[in-house]
Amino acid sequence: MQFNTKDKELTLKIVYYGPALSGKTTNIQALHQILDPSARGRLMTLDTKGDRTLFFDLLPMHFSTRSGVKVKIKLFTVPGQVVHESTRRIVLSGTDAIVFIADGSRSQRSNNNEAYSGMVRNLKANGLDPERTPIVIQFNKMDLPGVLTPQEVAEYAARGKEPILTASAIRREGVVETLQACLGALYTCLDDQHGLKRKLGITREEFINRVAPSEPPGARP
Ligand SMILES: Nc1nc2c(ncn2[C@@H]2O[C@H](COP(=O)(O)OP(=O)(O)O)[C@@H](O)[C@H]2O)c(=O)[nH]1
Ligand SMILES: [Mg+2]
Repeated sequence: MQFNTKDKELTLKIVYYGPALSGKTTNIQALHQILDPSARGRLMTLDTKGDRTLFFDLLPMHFSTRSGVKVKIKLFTVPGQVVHESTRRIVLSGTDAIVFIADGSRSQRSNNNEAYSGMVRNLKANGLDPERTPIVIQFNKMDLPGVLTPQEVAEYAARGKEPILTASAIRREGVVETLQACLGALYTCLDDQHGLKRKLGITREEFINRVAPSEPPGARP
């Protein structure tokens, strides 16, 4: 995190990480469509011809707290293909939290696991401690046949401490919930380390809810 005392400006970085084609770009695109235009900036997506990200996508979000702090949160995605390992490492540098987008298809288990180990390795390469980095996991593409059952998802959740969510980013389902789960984990971490509430007067409630629409995304036209 960066805090500019003069302008009371807090800048944070969240990276959407995961295997190729798991739906990272689709998550960011859905957020761009769902979030209130006053709470987000322009989506920069370097997605060209195919479905595959070349370098990264970036969606900036921002809001002001009641205590007068400007919070700027930059959402990045990484390219998932094997050849882009060094790009993934660079994009991860200085990240404050991670949303890991796994493919919910049963057949993608080993791709998901490989990407997760790569993420842990790249965090360490950047001097970040994976144990102390807020991470949430989303199983995406849950609209497709052959995905994990609710019981299998629950088994994953029971195994680790990271919150696990399910989504269909293409239907814009579970996308905001995933971001909010990440913001919740990030708030806990920042509040412990830097006293968000005590020093800056930022509450958990506004940190999680200011960027999200007031009604659930399903209720939107
Ligand atoms: N059925 C289905 N397809 C999805 C979903 N999310 C993404 N996709 C498709 O999966 C492909 C890869 O998505 P993309 O967001 O580019 O993946 P990325 O490589 O992780 O950025 C695209 O064809 C998307 O339309 C989803 O929730 N359900
Ligand atoms: Mg992409």
